[in-house]
Amino acid sequence: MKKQKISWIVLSIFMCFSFIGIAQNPIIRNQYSADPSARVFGDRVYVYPSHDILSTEGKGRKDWFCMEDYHVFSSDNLIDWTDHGMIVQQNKVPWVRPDSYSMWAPDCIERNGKYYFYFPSTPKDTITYGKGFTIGVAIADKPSGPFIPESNPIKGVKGIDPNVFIDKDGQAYLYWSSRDIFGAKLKANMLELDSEVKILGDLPSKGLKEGPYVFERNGIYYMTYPHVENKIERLEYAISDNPLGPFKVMGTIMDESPTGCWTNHHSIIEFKNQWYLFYHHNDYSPTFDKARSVRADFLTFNLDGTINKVIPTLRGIGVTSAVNEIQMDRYSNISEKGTSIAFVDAVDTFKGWKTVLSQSNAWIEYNTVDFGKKRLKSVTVKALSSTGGILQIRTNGINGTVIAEVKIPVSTTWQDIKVPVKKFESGIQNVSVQLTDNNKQVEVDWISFE
Ligand code: FUB
Repeated sequence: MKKQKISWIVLSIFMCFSFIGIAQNPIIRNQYSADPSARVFGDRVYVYPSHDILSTEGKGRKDWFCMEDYHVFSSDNLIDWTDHGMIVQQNKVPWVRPDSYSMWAPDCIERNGKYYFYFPSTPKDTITYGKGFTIGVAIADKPSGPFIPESNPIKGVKGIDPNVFIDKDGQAYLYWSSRDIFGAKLKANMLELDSEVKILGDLPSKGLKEGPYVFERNGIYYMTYPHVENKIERLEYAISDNPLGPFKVMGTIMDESPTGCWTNHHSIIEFKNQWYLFYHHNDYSPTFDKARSVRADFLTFNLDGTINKVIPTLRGIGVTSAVNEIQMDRYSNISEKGTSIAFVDAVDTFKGWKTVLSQSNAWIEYNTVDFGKKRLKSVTVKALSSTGGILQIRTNGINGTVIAEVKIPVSTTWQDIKVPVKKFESGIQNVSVQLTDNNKQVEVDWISFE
C-alpha cells in the first residue's frame, strides 16, 4: 500500500466516525436522530439532526427528550451516509447550561463560504437571557465543521426550532417557534435580528405549531410546519408571495404517525432535480417516542405548486446496488398475507429488521435495485428457518422472472446460502422474494448478488 494512501485512510478515520452505507429508512443507523435539517452544499446533501439519547440517573429528565450534542451526516448519492462526528456539544457552548440536555432541533445555512449552525438550548444565565429556550449560532468554514460557537445567543429570540431562509435578493430570515411561529429579518452577519419579531398569525390558530421550515419554489414561499390539529403532530404547509407572509394555509404534507409518534419535524430540499422530504419517526424505539430516527421520502408538486401528500415508506430514497446487502424488510410492496417484519434482535434494535415469510406464496418486494451491466452470477440469502423452505427470487417485481431458487436448510442460527443466478437482467430492477411452500417459515435478513 502506498504511503499517500495510508495517510488518507488515517485522515478519514479521524474526520469521519463511520460510513453507514444504507439507503433505506431510517437513514441514520448508528444512533437515534430527529428533527433533520437537510441542506444541499455543493454536490452533497448534509443532514443536521438532533441527537436523541436515553436519559439515565443524573443525565436529563426521565421519559423526556434528552439531547447533549449534534452530529452531521452527508451523502452524495442519498445511499451512503457518512457520520462526520460531533459538531457541537452542550458543555462546549459558553452560554448553554452544561447539563441542560436540551440541544433541540437545529438548522444550518451557508453564506459567503461560511456555515452558520443555529441551535436552541437553555441558558446558564437566566437573569440575562430569561428562563426557557433561546437560540445560538456556531460558525464553520466547512459544512462538516469544526463549528465554533458564539459566546452569546441571538438577542431578542425566545423559543426553539430555528430555521433560516436566504431569499434571492440576499435577505436572510430567521424563523423559530414557541407554540406559534415567529419570523424576523437577519442582519448580513447572520448573528443579529434586523427587524421587529413578527408572529406569523395567519397559520392555524388552534393547536401547537413548531418546527418551521421555509423554502421558495417558482416564486412561491412555502412555510411548512408540524401542527397538532388533533392529538399529535402532522406536517402542514402554507404559502405566500413574501417570506414573512401573510400566508394562506394549504393543507397536509404528511399525516399523523399511524403508530403514535407524537412529534414530527422535517425539511425539504431539491437535489439533482428531485425534491425530498426529510422527517423523523421512532423506528428503533417503537415504545418510546422521544428516541427517534431520521427518514427521507420523495416529495412531488402539482403544476399549480401544491404539494402532494407524502406517504411514509420504509424503502425510502436512493438506488441500491445489487452487490450490496438488500434489506428486503425495507420493502416497497408486500403480500397481504403471510409476510411480517420484526427486529433481528428485540433487545438491540440497532441490529435492524428481518422479513418473516410464514405461508406459501407470501412475498416481499424491494424497488430500484441497480444490477448494472455486467452479469451477476450468484445470490446470497442470509436466512434462518426452523422448518426449511424454498425461496424464489425474481427481478421485474413479483410477477417477473424467477432468477434464482434458494433452498433454505433447517437451522437454529443465521446462514448465508449462496446459489447461482439462472437468468440475469441488467439495469434497475424491482426484486422480490417469495416463499413457495406451505407450513414453512423462513426469516430473511438480507439478500445480495455477486
Ligand atoms: O426534538 C425536540 C423537539 O421535538 C423539537 O424541537 C420539536 O420540533 C420536536 O420534534
